[in-house]
Amino acid sequence: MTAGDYSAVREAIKKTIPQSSYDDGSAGPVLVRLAWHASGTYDKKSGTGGSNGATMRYKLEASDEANNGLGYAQKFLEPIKQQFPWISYADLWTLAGVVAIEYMSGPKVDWKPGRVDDVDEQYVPPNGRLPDATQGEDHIRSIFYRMGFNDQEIVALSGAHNLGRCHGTGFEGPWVPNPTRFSNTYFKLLLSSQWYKRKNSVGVEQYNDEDNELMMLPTDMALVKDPKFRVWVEKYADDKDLFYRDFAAAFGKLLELGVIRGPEGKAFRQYARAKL
Ligand code: CCH
Repeated sequence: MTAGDYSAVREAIKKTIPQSSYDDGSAGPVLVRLAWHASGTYDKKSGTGGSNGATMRYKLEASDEANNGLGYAQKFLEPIKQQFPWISYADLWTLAGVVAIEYMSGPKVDWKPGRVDDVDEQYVPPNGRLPDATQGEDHIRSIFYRMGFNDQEIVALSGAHNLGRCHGTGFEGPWVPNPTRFSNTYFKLLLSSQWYKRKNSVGVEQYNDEDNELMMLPTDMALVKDPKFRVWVEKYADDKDLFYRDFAAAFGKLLELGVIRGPEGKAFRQYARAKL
């Protein structure tokens, strides 16, 4: 086995995606969420956070409530890390997100290796950097602007809620009828369905369709309430190719946040160095 053979790792990830006894029979959505949460802690101003270092392995970040359920994703990937010990966790987690999106018929996302795992524990980002689903447009903007995204990119990225479901964070249910196939259905449903604010079985407020089969988070609804976000929801509902292109660009950018590579293609170990 050759160190650096990322296509072999990609194949191994594909093989682990079908999981008959997990969720909708697929590890795909939770792998996408792992890649996103590993990267979404980035803070543009301080240069801290981001996927380099796979810092969710540390207790502090693992215990952020927003990361509930992501232990499954890490567990699915562990045998692959054992099989290919030369790949860093930080590269493996981000690559798994990219492979899962493509496997579920989504776009190809550019991905570059070079992330390292051995960053100092003092650089583990604080809790609370990921979005809180109970809030609205101001909160979403402050979180994603902190990472360096604009309104269009925020809406494109949110289209990942075509995948998977809520379970474990207090919210319940999938956003779309086929949660293991990437598409622009989420945007179409945001615009075309009637959404009713309801308390779910554990008393948490969310939005449900008439039959309580599909759901939206308060943050999802903010995308249709806010006029600047809504423009993009309408475009992506109308034009699947545009959504795929914009999603691929924004997701690729997300995975690169805070990853500053040296001349040999390896990321710097310390965020402080990376900022220089
Ligand atoms: Fe998300 N997301 N997400 N999300 N998310 C949840 C599930 C998934 C928010 C909240 C939640 C993005 C943006 C946001 C996925 C990808 C992305 C859940 C349910 C909540 C809550 C978790 C559970 O209960 O298991 C909020 C708030 C925002 C922004 O404001 C972005 C950006 C992405 C990726 C690009 C995916 C995929 C899932 C499904 C996971 C699964 O296990 O099925």
